[in-house]
Amino acid sequence: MTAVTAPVVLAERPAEGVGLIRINRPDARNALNLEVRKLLAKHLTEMGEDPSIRCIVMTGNEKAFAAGADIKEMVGAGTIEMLLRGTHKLWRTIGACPKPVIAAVSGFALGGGCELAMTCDIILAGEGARFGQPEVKIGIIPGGGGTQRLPRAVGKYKAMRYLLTGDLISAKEAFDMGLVSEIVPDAEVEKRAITMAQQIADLPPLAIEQVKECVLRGMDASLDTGLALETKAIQMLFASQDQKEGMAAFIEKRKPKFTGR
Ligand code: CO8
Repeated sequence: MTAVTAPVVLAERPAEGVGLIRINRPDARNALNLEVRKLLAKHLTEMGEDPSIRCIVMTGNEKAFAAGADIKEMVGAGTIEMLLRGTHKLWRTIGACPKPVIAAVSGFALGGGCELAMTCDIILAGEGARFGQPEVKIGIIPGGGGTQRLPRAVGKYKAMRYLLTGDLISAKEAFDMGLVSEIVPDAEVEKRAITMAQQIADLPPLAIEQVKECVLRGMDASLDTGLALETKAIQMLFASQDQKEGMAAFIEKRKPKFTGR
């Protein structure tokens, strides 16, 4: 009889409007092998298209969010093999989710794991969480966006300090430099992420998606272009029922009922 093994990525529904994606390779500190990355891309795409899900939590276990790309799967690979694996396309799919994604980080978020957290929109970290881009220590560099997203998140000089040494970053250091949104007691990281996701899920989804799009696209644009994008987005939201409902409810002093229309 073949043993039944648990999927390396689990998709859960912990609360109304909330999807949760759990990396589940505890014996390998949640190292991101190809199967994990394909499943992450698949679940994020599906949840991104599911109208009943309005906010997504991504998490691992108490020891690791993810300890990076799977070194054992890469050690013997050549250039063409790496190209054919197409992992850059999976990273792009993961980063393209239109809905807010909260990373709930306990334990290690290293290399590709830190990069995965940085594709998320909010990073909640347990007090004992450790971040880092240690790739230089094994003869490579970050390949999932670390050389680009880390300096954008924390500035050139802090980013260089960690990218060039591979030193790990404590939760407090990460919070102080702007890589972490909030620090939570280790045992409460997932619970806090779900509560925050519920709070976001209760808000009008069209407005929420526009915030995400304006912030992310605006970061790559000139201030003028970003401001123009924001102006178009707010004008467009005046075509939504949720704008009428949100403002009417405020004036009538009642709780709004948002429909996503
Ligand atoms: N890959 C494969 N296996 C891993 C990884 C990993 N990244 N991390 C841990 N494991 C495995 C260990 O080999 C070990 O397996 P086994 O029990 O079979 O020996 C098991 O997980 C437990 O690990 P440890 O005994 O080392 O656990 P510790 O708690 O002592 O240490 C650490 C945890 C600090 C996380 C340590 O395991 C570590 O340093 N891991 C490697 C971290 C790292 O270097 N990450 C960067 C990887 S490279 C990368 O992410 C590049 C991304 C580019 C992607 C794009 C490609 C195109």
